[in-house]
Amino acid sequence: MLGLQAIDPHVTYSVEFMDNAFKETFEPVLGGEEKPIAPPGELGEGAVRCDECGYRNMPAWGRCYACGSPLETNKAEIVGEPIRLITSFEKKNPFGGGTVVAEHATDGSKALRIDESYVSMDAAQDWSGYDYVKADVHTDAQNPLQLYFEVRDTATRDYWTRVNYTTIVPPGSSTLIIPTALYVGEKSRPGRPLIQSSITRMVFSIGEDPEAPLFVDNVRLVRDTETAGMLFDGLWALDVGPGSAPVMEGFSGTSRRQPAKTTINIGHGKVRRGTRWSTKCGPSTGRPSRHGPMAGSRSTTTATTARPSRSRNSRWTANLQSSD
Ligand SMILES: [Ca+2]
Repeated sequence: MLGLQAIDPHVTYSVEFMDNAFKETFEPVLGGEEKPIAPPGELGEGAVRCDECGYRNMPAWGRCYACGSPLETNKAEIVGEPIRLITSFEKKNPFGGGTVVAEHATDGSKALRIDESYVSMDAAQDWSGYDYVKADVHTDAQNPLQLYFEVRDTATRDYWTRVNYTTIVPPGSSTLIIPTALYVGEKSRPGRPLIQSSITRMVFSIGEDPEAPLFVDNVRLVRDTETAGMLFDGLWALDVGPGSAPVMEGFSGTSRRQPAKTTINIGHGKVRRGTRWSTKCGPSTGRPSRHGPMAGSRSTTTATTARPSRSRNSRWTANLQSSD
C-alpha cells in the first residue's frame, strides 16, 4: 500500500494512478536532491517573506529562492493623513437634517443634534484607504440608543444593495466606530462588498421614538495604525470565514474550500477526501485590525457586525482540518 494510513486512519481513500508509466512500489522511492535550497546571499535588514511560501528573502533577489515566486515590491503604499474629517458641523451641516447646536461638541464648538428619525448626507465620498468611520456621540438616554447606519454607493439600487447596519450608542459620551469594509445587505444575508471609493449616501437614524436625542460631532475617516505596531515576524493570526469574506487586518484568511470533494496529489496517484481548508498563511505584516476596539479616553462603541476586505496576502494551502 502507499502508507495512506499515516494521513488519517479514519478516512477512506481511493487511489487512482495517473497513467501506467510508473510502477507501483511497496516503499516510497525518492529521487536525489537536485541541489540544496539555499539563499543566494545573506539575509539581513529589510528581509521580506515570500507571499507564496513564507520563506524570507531580500527584496533585491527578485524571486523567492525557495519557490521561485516573484517577490512583491510594488505593494501599494497608503498615503494621506490617517484621519480625514468628514464634517465637524462648524461651518455647515452636510446632513441636511437635525439641528446644529453647541452642546456636546467635541471638535470645535458645534455638534449635530438628532431628535428623532434620521439625517442623511447625500454626497460623493471616497472612503478607500481608511478603516473606520468614527464619530463622537452623546445621548442622555438611560438605556442604549438604537442606531441604524445606512450607506449607499454608486451601485446601490435597493435595500439589499446598500449597507443596513444596526448598532447602539451607550448612555453618555462615546465614540462610534464602524468599519468601512462593509457588505451591502444585512449581516445574516450579506451581498457584495461596499464600494468604498464610491459612497453616495450616509445615514444616521435613531427611529421615530428615541428615548433621548443623539448628539454627533467630528464625523471622520480613520486609518488604523495601531495593529502594525503589535505585529512581529513569526506571528500568524488566522481569521476563519467564507472564502469571499473580508479578513481582519493583520490576519490571514482561512476558509473552507469548496467543493467538499477535493483531490490531494500524492506521488503519482490522486487521493480523494473530504473537506479541506485553505488558508492564506502569510506573515502578519498587514495593516491593523479593523475590529479591535480602539483605545481612547472616551468609552468606545465598537461595531463588529461587518467584516473588512480581504487583503492580498500569501496563498499557501494547508490542510487544517477535515471534518467530513
Ligand atoms: Ca464640531
